[in-house]
Amino acid sequence: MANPLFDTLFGQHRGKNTPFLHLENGDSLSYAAFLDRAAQFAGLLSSSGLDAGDRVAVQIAKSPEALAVYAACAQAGFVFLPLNTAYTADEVSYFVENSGAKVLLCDPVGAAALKSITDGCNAQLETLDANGAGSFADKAASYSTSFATVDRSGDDLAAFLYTSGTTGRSKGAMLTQDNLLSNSEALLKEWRFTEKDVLLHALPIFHTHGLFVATNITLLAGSQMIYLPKFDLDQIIANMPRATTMMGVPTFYTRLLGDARFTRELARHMRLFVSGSAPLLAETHVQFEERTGHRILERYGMTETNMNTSNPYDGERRAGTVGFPLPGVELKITDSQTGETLPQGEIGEIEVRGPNVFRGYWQMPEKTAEELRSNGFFITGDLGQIDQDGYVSIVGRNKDLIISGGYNIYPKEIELLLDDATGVLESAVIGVPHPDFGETIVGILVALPGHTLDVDAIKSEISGSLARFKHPQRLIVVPELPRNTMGKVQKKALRDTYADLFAT
Ligand code: MCA
Ligand code: AMP
Repeated sequence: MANPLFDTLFGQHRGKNTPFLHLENGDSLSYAAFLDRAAQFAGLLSSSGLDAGDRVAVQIAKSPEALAVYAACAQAGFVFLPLNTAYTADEVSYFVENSGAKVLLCDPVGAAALKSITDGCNAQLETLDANGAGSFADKAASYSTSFATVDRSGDDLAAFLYTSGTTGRSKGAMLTQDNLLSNSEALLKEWRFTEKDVLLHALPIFHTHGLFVATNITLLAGSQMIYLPKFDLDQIIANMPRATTMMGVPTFYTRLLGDARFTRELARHMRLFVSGSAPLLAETHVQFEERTGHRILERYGMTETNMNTSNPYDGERRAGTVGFPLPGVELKITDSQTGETLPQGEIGEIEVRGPNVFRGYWQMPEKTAEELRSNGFFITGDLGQIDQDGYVSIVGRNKDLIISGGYNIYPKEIELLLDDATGVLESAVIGVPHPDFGETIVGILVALPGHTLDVDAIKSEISGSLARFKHPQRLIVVPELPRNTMGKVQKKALRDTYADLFAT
């Protein structure tokens, strides 16, 4: 095939007047109309001086046009680089510079703040708003609705997704066409997607979950999506009777359970609820089944690997586990120190290998070598265990990471800012249990001798550099941080001390 990703996901739907997206305002968009738009975008990008393999960074609201930019990049052979819409200009600046993106698409509202960044690295800045309007759409309107798909191979890069690191520096995970396709094909079979499906899509499309898992499956199956801008309980409840499937982070499910309108009757038409990105409490799993008669299917994945494991569609979906490795994916539990495979049942580092595993981190060979072994196994940083029946459980993390409402937050990034704040000697950032987000962020501060810390002032001092979902919910001042005999801060002790801070 000339371009496996485009041909398989998008090209197969050329000329189809069946619906692809159902929008919040009641409008629908056919596959054919969507592909026309994508072709215009591909035409515009191609005539903007980009070469195949160049990066197109996008920080735009979820809209049909935003997905068409993804399709356009696939068709024209560019690397799609989606960014969280919550990132500040400081954060975006790093991604644009690090990736060497040739184009940055942003919301018109944020354009002024980003102009100096794109000017500084010779990138073009174009705009696209939540309604699909902006300079990019205006320019694309004069391009043809057919575009000659650029030849690419399965080994070519299709997307960069940035994931934060324990050192605070984000790393661009390089994903190939085959990484994405192989995973969508495995998931489509495992989860039995067909063109009859209607997926309730309320996830953001700048992460693997909403973009590759949910959208690519829909495209591969030729099915439909009820495409909502964000998770809004009223909208989810209004649309569920028309849907057959939903994918969400655990917060979606706990919020649904907190609403009396969410009943067995409302979920009657659904055939599958999938959860991932963060641990689903066994209690949520049980309550969900009691309420609806459905057992949530929990799966496990990462930006670097797409999906690795899934509970079975037909067999027992076991609460507290993430199921079995997907076909084609090898998963082993190893000793973190030696890398040796541990006997069945023991807890250790989860390592995975398969066609889903990324190519490495963009221009970070040392980081890549630390996490991706030469034999192809990726060291996930998650701690797991495999039971007698082969079910994998994630029992902890070997990486200092907080997952809040499905968003990953690396404490180091916040600690570096807090350490620099006025009057602060040092800080430790931890995740504590939270009823809505699963975990939330707490910053523990120690003052410089002779200083009294003003936590509100510190909050505003760091706020300009950090997306809001990374802001600590609470800052607590202590005389000193607990340390072990080696002088290392004992985060576990801090997590234990503040475990009930948000208990209901
Ligand atoms: C929003 N806020 C948050 C979060 N989301 N704070 C902490 N954690 C969050 N996740 C803050 C906003 O900054 C704002 O703060 C306030 O909450 C309200 O914002 P709003 O947008 O209205 O929030 P929401 O609509 O209630 O959003 C919560 C949410 C959303 C629905 C849980 O965060 C969400 O859709 N999460 C899914 C993330 C996801 O797709 N993760 C997959 C990545 P303020 O009031 O101060 O301004 S992981 C992945 O892809 C891997 C591969 C995998 O396995 O899937
Ligand atoms: P990300 O870096 O956003 O790709 O997040 C990947 C991380 O999310 C994994 O390394 C896990 O720690 C976590 N994760 C994803 N799915 C699950 C799950 N079902 N249960 C527990 N943790 C999960």
